[in-house]
Amino acid sequence: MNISKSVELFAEAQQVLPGGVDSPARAFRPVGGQPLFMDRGEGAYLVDEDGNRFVDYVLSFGPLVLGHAHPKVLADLAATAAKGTSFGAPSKLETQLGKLVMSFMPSIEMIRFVNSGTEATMSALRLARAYTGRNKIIKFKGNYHGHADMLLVQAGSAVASLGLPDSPGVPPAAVADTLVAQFNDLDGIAEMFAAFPDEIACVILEPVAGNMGVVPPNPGYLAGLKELCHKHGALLVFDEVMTGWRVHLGGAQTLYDIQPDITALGKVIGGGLPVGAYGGRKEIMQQVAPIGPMYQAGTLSGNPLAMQAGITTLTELQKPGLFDQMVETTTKIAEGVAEAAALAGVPITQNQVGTMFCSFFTNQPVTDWPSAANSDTDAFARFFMAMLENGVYMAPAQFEAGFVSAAHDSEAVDKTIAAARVAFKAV
Ligand code: KE4
Repeated sequence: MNISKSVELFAEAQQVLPGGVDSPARAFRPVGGQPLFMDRGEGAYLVDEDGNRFVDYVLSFGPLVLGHAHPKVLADLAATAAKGTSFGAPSKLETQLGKLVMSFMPSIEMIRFVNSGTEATMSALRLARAYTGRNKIIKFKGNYHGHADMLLVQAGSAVASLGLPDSPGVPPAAVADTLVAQFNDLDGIAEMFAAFPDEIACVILEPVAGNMGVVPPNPGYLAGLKELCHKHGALLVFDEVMTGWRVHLGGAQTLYDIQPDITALGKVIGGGLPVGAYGGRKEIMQQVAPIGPMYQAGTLSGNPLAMQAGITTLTELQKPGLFDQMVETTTKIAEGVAEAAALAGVPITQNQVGTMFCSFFTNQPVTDWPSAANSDTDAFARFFMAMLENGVYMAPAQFEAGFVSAAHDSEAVDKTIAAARVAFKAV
């Protein structure tokens, strides 16, 4: 595959950007080689600067649930942009998107938009601390909630893929109140509440983990977690930045019928533009300035462009049968890839929830961080490269999720499975 333009562009980018990227998750460090520079997206496909065309399962790490360059998203965005890009004053689009989001997630009675998932989780935790008057938080090994100081502890995604112990620059004081537990282990949570009575403000988790690869909650786990939180006066915070409109149109909270106290959102609700949000019960959101004392602000929060892209995206997603069709497509891909692995005699564990899937290179079930970390990441790297050579672009790390869009049709599925049948032989 000719990647000469990407090679040239990467050499230039590395003089300007650390590692030539604006996010380590794109750097290809865990898989080797170098990142490809993309020229454009077309539905389910990415086209790089050398003209190589790939079926895309990254979809900007989740947001592009309708596929790249959706004509209605682009048209509505152009019409909105023609009226200006940001006002520093309210616009009706913020209320419109807020109502739309809340129609999918009834646990959210009031919402605040921000500009990234990191801001959403950071603000959600500040809110939980403000509402409870407590300082400690519990997060989980392998969960990634963005790069706010207090959450960069045993995090997933590229932090795990790059094997970073935890980031320098995060002072011990910033993480002194961050407790780390094991996903899918209720006993460990009960022990933490017993060890720190009346000190824990909340438990934050990815209700379906997507940053250690895809790992669903065990049956009853989320209900047990909620019960423990409320028994000890703590809040349950769902980080649905990734799972929102991905595991179900109403997120994991609808899929598993467990209502959190606070939800953090991002990705899909911005339709590919920078966005985040946090929301919850009205009595909790009353804490947020200017109606309450908890301060949080943002120059471009709720900007018309991100709001419009989100409105168009969520409106399109309401088309009857569309989401179910995407889940069916994801199942066909997951099953086809698993069959290709079996044909090649390569042991993998295939996890899928809704439109998210992940092939772990291990022959053991993957139910938490330790079992995910058991995966053969070198085998994944060889598989990744072979898939790339055969026209399929996956997330460049084992500890990420694959995403499917409404644009992934039978041709894309067939291409993917054909590529997998070749790629597993290279593992
Ligand atoms: P952002 O700040 O990147 O918008 O969102 C942070 C975040 C919060 N919560 C969850 C569950 C997330 O998955 C993320 C971000 N996800 C990563 C991919 N695993 C984004 C990719 C990247 O960091 O470049």
